[in-house]
Amino acid sequence: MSNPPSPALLATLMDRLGPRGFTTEPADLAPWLTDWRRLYRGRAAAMLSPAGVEEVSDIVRLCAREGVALVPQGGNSSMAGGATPDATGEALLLSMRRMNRLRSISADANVAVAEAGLILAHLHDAAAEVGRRFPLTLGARGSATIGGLVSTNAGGTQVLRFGTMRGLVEGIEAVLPDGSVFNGLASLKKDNRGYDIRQLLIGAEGTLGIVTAASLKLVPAIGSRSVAWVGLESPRKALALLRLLDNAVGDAVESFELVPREALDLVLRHVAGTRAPLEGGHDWHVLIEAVAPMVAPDPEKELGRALRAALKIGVAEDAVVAASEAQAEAFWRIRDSISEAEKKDGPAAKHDLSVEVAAMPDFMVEAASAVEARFPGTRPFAFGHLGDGNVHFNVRAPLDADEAWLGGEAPAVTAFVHDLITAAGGSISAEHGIGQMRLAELARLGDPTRLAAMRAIKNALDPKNIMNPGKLVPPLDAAQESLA
Ligand code: 2HG
Ligand code: ZN
Repeated sequence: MSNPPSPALLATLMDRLGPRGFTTEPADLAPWLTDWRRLYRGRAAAMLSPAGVEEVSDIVRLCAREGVALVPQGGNSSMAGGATPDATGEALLLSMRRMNRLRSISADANVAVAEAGLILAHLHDAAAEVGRRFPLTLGARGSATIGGLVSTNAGGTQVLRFGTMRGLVEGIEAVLPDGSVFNGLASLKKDNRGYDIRQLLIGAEGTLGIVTAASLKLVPAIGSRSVAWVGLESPRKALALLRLLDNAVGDAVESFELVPREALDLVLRHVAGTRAPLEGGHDWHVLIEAVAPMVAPDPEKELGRALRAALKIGVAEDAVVAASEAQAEAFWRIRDSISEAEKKDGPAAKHDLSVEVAAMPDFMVEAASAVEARFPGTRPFAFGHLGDGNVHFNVRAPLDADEAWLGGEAPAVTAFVHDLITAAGGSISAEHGIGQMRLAELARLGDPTRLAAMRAIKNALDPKNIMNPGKLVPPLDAAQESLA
């Protein structure tokens, strides 16, 4: 159990951080006390905005001494309530947004060292300026920060080729729960000096320390790209198309995003200036991006040829390859707006599922039928990263339902969906994390051996449980605690 900060601690922090780094003004805090979907609302005794790693270290050391909880936050774009404090008002919100420097970037070394508060889109721009690219991207790139992306092991729409953050982080600097600074920024390709603390911090959602900077892998800039929108009959056909592209276009395929009819309709209804890429109606679509580095052959020719073959053998129903960059961007805008359009449309129970890639097409179709049968009127639809075996299997409320549905039927829907994915050997959190949203479900469905190992690690590094408490690591329940 953590403690509220004493007046003396608050005064010391105010003194140490100065007016730019410390506030208790309700108006300053308000926007950061709720998540972007406004599902969670918390309170905090103050918001701290350190300017450098030494300040973070001092903050953590002082808080550790008094057992005061810290909730780190970057762009506040968590999909799981991972950056929202609880309602007690005892925690301190630790905003990393001021630490937004790009410490270095080297095209020769293919590495950028970015502070936690740097916004992803700014890293993209900086890499482009030196003729390189940071390949991970997602719809929230204009607000998501490096620290949050590292801490949630973010995925996004380009994972197919370059992997999640875990594969792109080469080094980490972090402040551990006692205030000590772990300097693991060196991007060593090989390093066998024991447990990989960097990998432990990636995806830890701030529960094991505060990531203050990361060394990030850069890849060659895009020479040319080809973006296509394909209509098809089923997720099975979509996966067949991906396998066809593997052979015909190979590594060049960087994105393969599944978009059901419902998701396209939502975007067309709610996002101004969008239009359907194909004339006819299709139950399913995929958005494909093939990329070639500067020197490689033209991806448009390869992708066009492969899609013609797919049409001929009936894997695809229709396809259009973007004729210009503007059209390619318009296709991507549809894909990147699905989440926003869904939010505007009304309440939905959101699920971030993964299963073995080959099993996903059948899983998603069968699970949708099962949900419709068990919860009449609900409207499941799944979209996203089929090539990674990860879809957002979101279930929209019945047409006549309002926000109250989220506290009513939705938890039962979620439990039902999570039972299905668990039975299929998959994961209830593919890329969005556990946060507070899925904590009880992880406790209910997580493998006990894994949960025990997680608790042991958490307890060893953060015995006072001050680092983002109430997130990611399910506490032992009272009954288990008395046995322990
Ligand atoms: C995406 O893939 C994001 O668009 C958001 O991960 C998914 O809103 C969602 O469920
Ligand atoms: Zn996603």
